[in-house]
Amino acid sequence: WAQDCQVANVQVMPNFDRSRYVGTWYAVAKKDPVGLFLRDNIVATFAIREDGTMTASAEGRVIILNNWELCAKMFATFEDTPDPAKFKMKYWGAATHLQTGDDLHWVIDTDYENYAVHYSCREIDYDGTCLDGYSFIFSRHPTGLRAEDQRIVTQRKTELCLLGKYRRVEHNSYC
Ligand code: ODT
Repeated sequence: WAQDCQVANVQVMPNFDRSRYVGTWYAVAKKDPVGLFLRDNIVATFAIREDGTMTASAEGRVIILNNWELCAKMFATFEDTPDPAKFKMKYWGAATHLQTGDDLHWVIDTDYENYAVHYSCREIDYDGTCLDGYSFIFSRHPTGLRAEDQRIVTQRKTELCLLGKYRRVEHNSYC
């Protein structure tokens, strides 16, 4: 099952309901991709347009040009796929020197009110595992996850084959 580490077998949120997902999420942990971009103080806000399209903006401290750090505002639109929890994310920055791109955006698990586990594989290896990807653990609370949510989040990290690969995302009002 999910723990064979095949990207094709990753389990996502059943019956994902974007209308309950809207609003603010604080990144509390992150598994970085190759070429780390978003570093800390990361806050994402999801919304739904009149036509039903999901959008988001995010603020955080980013690293550009290898070692320049600044606070950036980023935007994204999400393209639907046949699975309601799997999106294609097109993203860009408020300023021209920021990253733009197209990533997968999967919602692995959420209770909508406290925690969410996000996953994005950018490059699949020859054996079907993820060669380069990133994952965010989000909380509705700037103070972090509640103790009762930590157990389930650890379980999801394990199923994603990413346990031990996350770092804590600091929130210190830098941005
Ligand atoms: O930090 C990295 O290295 C990878 C991050 C890629 C760019 C993220 C751009 C965010 C655009 C605004 C969207 C907000 C929604 C965020 C939800 C999950 C993470 C992308």
